[in-house]
Amino acid sequence: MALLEILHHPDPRLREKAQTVSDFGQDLQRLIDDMFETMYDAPGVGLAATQVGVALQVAVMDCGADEQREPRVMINPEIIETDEPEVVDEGCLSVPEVSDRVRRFRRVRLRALDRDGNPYELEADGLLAQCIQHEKDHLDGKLYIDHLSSIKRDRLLKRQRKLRKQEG
Ligand code: GNR
Ligand code: NI
Repeated sequence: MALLEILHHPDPRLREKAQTVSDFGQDLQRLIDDMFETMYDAPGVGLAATQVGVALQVAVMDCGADEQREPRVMINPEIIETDEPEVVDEGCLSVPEVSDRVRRFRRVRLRALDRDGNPYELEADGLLAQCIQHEKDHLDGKLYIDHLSSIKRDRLLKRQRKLRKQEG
């Protein structure tokens, strides 16, 4: 297993649209293991392949509460049902140090493949639903900051630059 480098905005690779996965062989298995290791190390509750420079529709997530691990993999994901949106606070490992409020659906129904290529569906709410929408966005080349008004986004990125400068 290996830690992968997480790309930061404005790296253009974060804007690529990920390709559909069709090969579930060893390379994919290794990528998924490395993504889990990288996500837990960060630490984060989700990580999309786009964030480690791999343009494939793969994301790993773990929204388990207290120490209890709940690893999940979604490949070629589709969100097939949603309900009302709510406003929630969100951050991203590719936009470190800052967070802001965005609109996300409270519940989603996911259709995806697992790491062996078997299809599954999952009804999610709370943080997991938010994470599914966030990672799906990454696979489409989108970041949560795209959902902010340009004024809010500029302020957020300015605040981020300031924080990063202070850290040195
Ligand atoms: O670790 C993460 N936390 C988080 C919090 C609210 C909504 C989404 C997330 S995902 C983020 C990790 C990440 O950047 N995944 O792409
Ligand atoms: Ni992210």
